[in-house]
Amino acid sequence: MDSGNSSDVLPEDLSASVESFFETAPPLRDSSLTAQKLQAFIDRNSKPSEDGRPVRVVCITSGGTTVPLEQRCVRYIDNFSSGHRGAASTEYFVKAGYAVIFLHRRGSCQPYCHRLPEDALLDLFEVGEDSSIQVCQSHSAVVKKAIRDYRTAVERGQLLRLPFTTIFEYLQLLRIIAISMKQLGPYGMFYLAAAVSDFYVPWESMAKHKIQSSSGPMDMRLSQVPKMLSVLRKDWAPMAFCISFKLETDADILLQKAEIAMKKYQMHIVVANLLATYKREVTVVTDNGTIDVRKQGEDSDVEDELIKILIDRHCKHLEQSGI
Ligand code: 9Z3
Repeated sequence: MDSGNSSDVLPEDLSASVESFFETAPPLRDSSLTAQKLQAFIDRNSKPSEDGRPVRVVCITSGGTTVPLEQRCVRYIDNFSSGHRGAASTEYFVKAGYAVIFLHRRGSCQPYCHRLPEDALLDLFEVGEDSSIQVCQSHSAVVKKAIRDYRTAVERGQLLRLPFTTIFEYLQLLRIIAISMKQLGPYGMFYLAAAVSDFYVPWESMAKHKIQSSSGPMDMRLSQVPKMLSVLRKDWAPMAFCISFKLETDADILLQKAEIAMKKYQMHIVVANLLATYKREVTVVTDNGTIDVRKQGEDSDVEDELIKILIDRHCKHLEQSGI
């Protein structure tokens, strides 16, 4: 069984900063409804599938977290991410039979929509002579496929979407999801593609109202967001298969930073990508080497190949866990 070092206790200072982050965060709205939906989804997917094996469940995080600067928030710091990678990856995991908890930034790219025009929704439709609304012929094949695939995923109970905006919402939801997924043991997977803020303003030290520019230039000190990846591995879901992403702009440091992250947070895999090329290539970093993954053609997604590799590694993880 893969207990690895995942049962190690957290360093005291990390435990204290994690505790303080959650104690002082503004409480989640609708948290009991979310917990109920999540439990129902996990219970349904914990039952063995047709081949007698439990369904594998992946939590995909997607989009960037915001850091509010005011409690009644007018201004915030954002993290770069359109949510395209998380949305496309969701489709490939569902196709492979996984149940997906899609933890996404409100308003970011959604599964089954990533091939539709993003900024010209109305270009998809035309009004007929009898005033009926139809999808334009030029887009009808892609729209039909998207609707069919989406409905199938929902009808089979393979997709649960949970939205976040702020770093506070994101981390509270991730904790609830991870703790619920603990019961899945190694059948659970985390695919952490969301771009998560490293710095934030603690709620109690945040301005209550809109910061006034008439007060002159502003100095602001940001606190460090506690690294929850270690907590996820050690406490929340120690048997789950964990994949995180590393984004850099400097190719010279990318792989080194990915390897450091893998060891430091005990990730099973880190997917390394560069801002300039992340849509066409990524490198899968494992503890026994790296695999370069490239988009195969104009109409393909780099996620197609990437997800195949990750599922293969997840199968090996299940074997190593004695399953
Ligand atoms: C990624 O590196 C994702 O691949 C992208 C996807 C954000 C580049 P899009 O949503 O982009 O398709 O537009 N995500 C992880 C970014 C991140 O914040 N990683 C942390 C780090 O690098 C570790 S959790 O330190």
